[in-house]
Amino acid sequence: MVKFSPVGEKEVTRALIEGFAKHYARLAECDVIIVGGGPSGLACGRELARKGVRTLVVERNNFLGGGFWIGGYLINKVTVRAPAQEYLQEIGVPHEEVTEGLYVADGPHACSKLIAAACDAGVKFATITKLEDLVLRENNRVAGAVINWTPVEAMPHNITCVDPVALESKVLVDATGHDAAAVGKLEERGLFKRKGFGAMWVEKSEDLVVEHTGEVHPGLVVTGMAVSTVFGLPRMGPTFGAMLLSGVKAAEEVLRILKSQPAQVVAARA
Ligand code: 48F
Repeated sequence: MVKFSPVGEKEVTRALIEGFAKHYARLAECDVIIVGGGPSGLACGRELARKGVRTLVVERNNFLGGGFWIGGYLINKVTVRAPAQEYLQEIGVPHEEVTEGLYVADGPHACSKLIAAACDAGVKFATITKLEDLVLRENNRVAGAVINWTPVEAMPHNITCVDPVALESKVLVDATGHDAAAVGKLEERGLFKRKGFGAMWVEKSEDLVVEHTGEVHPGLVVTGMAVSTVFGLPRMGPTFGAMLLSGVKAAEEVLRILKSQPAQVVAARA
């Protein structure tokens, strides 16, 4: 017979609250905040965390994975075009070649492996948490995220008004998909103009997304479908190779910025 330890409710409650407080106290200042826990954000986070970068993913939903659970049209198979099958191979997702250069995998398997790979690498997560605004410093350099619980938005203001909190970071990555929500916060202040993604053209879009992945404003890197929205690139529909490889490229960009940043930050604060 199984006999569980005689731990009671108060210990369970304390464990939750103390664990949460420790988690957030550490995350108030991290190296990188990635907004959006879809395929591009997870791939970016994994690369950074495995190189020892303190990385937080902020995700408005209670689940990670974004559009990667379902390949498209409510069908839970996902496709990638070569060479992105190498990434599936690397994280242990079974896949098969259906025609030369096109691979198919099970969405739940691919998505859960990617989430696990990011967790194993050391990425931390703030779920049910929405980017509400950006922290801007000298010359409008992005220096963090203003966040709030997602359900707060749905609460009527005459019942409660909940101020957000802010987390500081050296770099912020916009991995919010078609919305490009972090870049949108710059646009609201007249600091940027998103072009909006173009019509579907898979043969062109994936290469272009990876090519354009990078820093679009001091301290702000874009990855995944947010790149299409920012630069007006064609969309690619239900195929995910560019999301994974854009995430990897975004991580390289972040590492480059982090290497060049300390001197700038110190100089600016002096
Ligand atoms: O949409 P999503 O999967 O973006 P992605 O990583 O991949 C795009 C593909 O899924 C697909 C495609 C190409 O294959 O066309 O659409 O670029 O994941 C974006 C995540 O960001 C979250 C959102 O809930 C989703 O999980 N998100 C969006 N806005 C916010 C946010 C916000 N303001 N705060 C926090 N999370």
